[in-house]
Amino acid sequence: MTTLSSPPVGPGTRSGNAPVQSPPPKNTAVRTDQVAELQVVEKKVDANGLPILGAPPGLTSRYIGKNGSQILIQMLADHGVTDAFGYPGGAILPTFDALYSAKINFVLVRHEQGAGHMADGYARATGKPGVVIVTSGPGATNTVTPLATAYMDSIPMIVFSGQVRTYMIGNDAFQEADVTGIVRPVTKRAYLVKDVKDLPRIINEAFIIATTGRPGPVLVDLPVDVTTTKIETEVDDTPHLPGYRPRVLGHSKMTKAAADAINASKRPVLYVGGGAILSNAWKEVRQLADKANLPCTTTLLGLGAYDEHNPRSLHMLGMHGSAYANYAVQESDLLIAVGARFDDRVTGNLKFFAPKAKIIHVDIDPSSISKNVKVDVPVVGDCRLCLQDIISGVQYIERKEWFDQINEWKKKYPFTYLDNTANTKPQAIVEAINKVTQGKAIFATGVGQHQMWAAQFIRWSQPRSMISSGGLGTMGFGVPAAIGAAVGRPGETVIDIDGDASFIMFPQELATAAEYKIPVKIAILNNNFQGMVKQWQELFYGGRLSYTKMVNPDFAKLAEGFGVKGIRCDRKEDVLRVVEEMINHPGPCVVDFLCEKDEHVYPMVASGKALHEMELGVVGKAAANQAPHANAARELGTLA
Ligand SMILES: Cc1cc2nc3c(=O)[nH]c(=O)nc-3n(C[C@H](O)[C@H](O)[C@H](O)COP(=O)(O)OP(=O)(O)OC[C@H]3O[C@@H](n4cnc5c(N)ncnc54)[C@H](O)[C@@H]3O)c2cc1C
Ligand SMILES: Cc1ncc(C[n+]2csc(CCOP(=O)(O)OP(=O)(O)O)c2C)c(N)n1
Ligand SMILES: [Mg+2]
Repeated sequence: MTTLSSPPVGPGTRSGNAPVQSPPPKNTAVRTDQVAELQVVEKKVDANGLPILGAPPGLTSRYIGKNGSQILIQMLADHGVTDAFGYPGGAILPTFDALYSAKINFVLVRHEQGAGHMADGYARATGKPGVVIVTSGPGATNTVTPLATAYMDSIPMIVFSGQVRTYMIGNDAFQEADVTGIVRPVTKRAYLVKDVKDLPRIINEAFIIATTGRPGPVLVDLPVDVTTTKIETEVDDTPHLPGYRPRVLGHSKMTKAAADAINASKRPVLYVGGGAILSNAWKEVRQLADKANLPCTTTLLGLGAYDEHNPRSLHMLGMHGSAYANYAVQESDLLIAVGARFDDRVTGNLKFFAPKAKIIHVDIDPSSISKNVKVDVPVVGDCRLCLQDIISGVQYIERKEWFDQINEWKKKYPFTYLDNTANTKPQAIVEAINKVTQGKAIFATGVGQHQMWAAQFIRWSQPRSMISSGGLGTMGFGVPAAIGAAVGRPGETVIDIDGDASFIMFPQELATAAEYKIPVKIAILNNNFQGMVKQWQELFYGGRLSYTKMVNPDFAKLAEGFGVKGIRCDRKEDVLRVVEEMINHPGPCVVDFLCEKDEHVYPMVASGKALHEMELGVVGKAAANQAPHANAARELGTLA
């Protein structure tokens, strides 16, 4: 039977049933140098290719004598939860009391938003759902941004929030907020538990909804009288989700049509997104590209699904993607989208997007299909399973002309920059990090230029190694997300490539890293500006730098104040040595890399422009015109 990832669903001792719950998996370290070994949680699928969502209905006595808080802690273990993040407060105190003696690795954060981003980073790095426990009112509302961040990028996460007693709801009680109402638009599902007898079923449903189909965040609001009341009778904990049957196996007609179209194509492009990471389909992506001989580009969230060292790689496409990926998409006769949602940062002006291409779209969410572009071959299902079917039908086709053209673009339009200032160029810092790690680390980012340079200048080869807020673009994400990733994959190098403005939105979680000795490395590309916004002001607002200059603290001293090693690096000759020092430091470490402020990210597709109308920047243009090889721009010196 074919399987795919999902958690066990908590049966236990049912009337007439033996216990069938297996012990939760141990949280083992994952080695980034072995892509194939990266954790893939297996899950059963029924004969129709639909996920098996739960045990057969039946009453169970396993919760009798336990209150809501104890049930929650027990069920987290049932669902294989080994780590959770959160912060206490009055309405969630009963649950924190139960946590006191629980075996879970609980990380006390400094701000509930931090807990949410940590859980998100944990989920992206491990494939397991991130779990958050917070109090009512402000504790819960502080998770709104992380929920929206996870929702936009389809990240499985469950927030358990305290709530005032059920009979106080609506009374403007102390720390009451209508949290389910507030988060509904940014969650896959939001529950208010009104009776402890519903709690076991709701927890099972929450895990199913968060982790199956198109994953996403779920919130479960827990009034104090639910978490303190004991269950006295047998209850039915079977998930009841009659309308929820996400389709995972692609229709065989469609997978065959997709394979036929690939075989017939002269100029195909494989366009891989975050869905390929979410479905653990990186082996299949690589197999398809190899077997059918397809050039492959990825989105920001798909980075690492394909090995960028492979000559077939076109690297990232889109607004700040490679010129060769964008040209290839525009010239292609077939675009094979796998777990990607044709985001506007990828397509540019939709009217002129991939004008010559037939489009295959593999996606688990039917509402994604033909949402932004008209799809010719829709394949609704899980990437991993659908690709397996498609792979079986494709043939190797040489496509020499197409690859010759692509290689010419690659030579002519490399990602490039000019090292022509006394200050360090931010790209050089990313290049140094790439050189020292060989791309074999987990990278988190903030949002801005540094995020794009990370995407461009790290050579991605490892799935679940890019932890970045794509859809919402949440500044402040980097530090907590890196901490969450490090909790999920202990023993691995985790580096947050951050911006100064993004970092200062969330420095307080350094205290969490220091307390728990979580050895995250934070490389701040400090241009003393909200660089990405400055870039737009310079390009489109006449250089009026309205409120984008940052007057920053001494980040190294700030780190030291938190008990974290801080280093300041203001000379370009020191960059490589400092990167090594940062990575070799055994504990958490912040490096304030002072760098050039007047650098722009190129290529850039301005809004309203088609992908092929991208700006290459002065250096990129010079490279293209003068010296058609990868290091051209650096050799051009003052020509730029
Ligand atoms: C400053 C900034 C600049 C950016 N510039 C770029 C850029 O130049 N290029 C770029 O690519 N992005 C860029 N982004 C990111 C961009 O905004 C989007 O987040 C990103 O492109 C979306 O990636 P995706 O299409 O892979 O979609 P995701 O959001 O990862 O969507 C995943 C898709 O896969 C589907 N899916 C989920 N699970 C499965 C499964 N099991 N099987 C099948 N399908 C599944 C979902 O239904 C969804 O349609 C930028 C972001 C910022 C903040
Ligand atoms: C919470 C939040 N507020 C505002 C923005 C808009 N925004 C996008 S990038 C950016 C500047 C980021 O500056 P920095 O972190 O220093 O990165 P840089 O671009 O300089 O590398 C801003 C303000 C955002 N994405 N998120
Ligand atoms: Mg900055």
